[in-house]
Amino acid sequence: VWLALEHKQLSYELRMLSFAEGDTRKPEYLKLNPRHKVPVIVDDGFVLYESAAILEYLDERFPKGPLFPAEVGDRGVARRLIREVDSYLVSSHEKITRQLFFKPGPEAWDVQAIEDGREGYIAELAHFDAALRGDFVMGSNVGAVDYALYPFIATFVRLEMRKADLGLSASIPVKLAAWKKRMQALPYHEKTYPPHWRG
Ligand SMILES: N[C@@H](CCC(=O)N[C@@H](CS)C(=O)NCC(=O)O)C(=O)O
Repeated sequence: VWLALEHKQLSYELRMLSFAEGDTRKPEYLKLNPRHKVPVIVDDGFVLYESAAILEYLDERFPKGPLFPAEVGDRGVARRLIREVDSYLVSSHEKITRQLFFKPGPEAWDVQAIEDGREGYIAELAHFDAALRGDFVMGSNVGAVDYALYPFIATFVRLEMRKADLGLSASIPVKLAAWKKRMQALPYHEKTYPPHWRG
């Protein structure tokens, strides 16, 4: 969502929340998102959560600098790919983060669950590598699918800070690795890169 706001050159006020401080469980935040998750946008008093829905909302509300392709079939594919990120890639991601971030330490990790997550991730990487149509997922223009997918690839650095031998960074297929470099070269990449993901 942050990448999309920058893509559309919208003015916004960013509020960075802390899970450690319990910010997403505070009553004022639960009023915005009863599921206590980030991100949420507040646009002129209108509140919306769920990042895929936010991307579509932003594209309709602020059509300049489209996030979705113009052709109806392409739009369908873009929506499908975002759903695939949210359904399948996220499920592998959560298998891993549940162990690495929500267990007291490495001695409590369920190593098989991490391995299952890793294998699932690697299968999904192949799927998205094959889905790449050009410089960006839907072709020559960067857009919503790239912004939905990228955080789940960029996060490998953060996961490997916890488990150096996780081996996900090294498993990114060739086309997807080149795409990742193009994402990193976007002029707003540095600005939107979470500070706690830096190695
Ligand atoms: N499907 C949601 C997922 C959002 C999500 O899982 N956010 C995580 C951080 S990446 C979160 O806020 N977790 C805190 C919690 O569940 O309490 C979306 O795309 O917006």
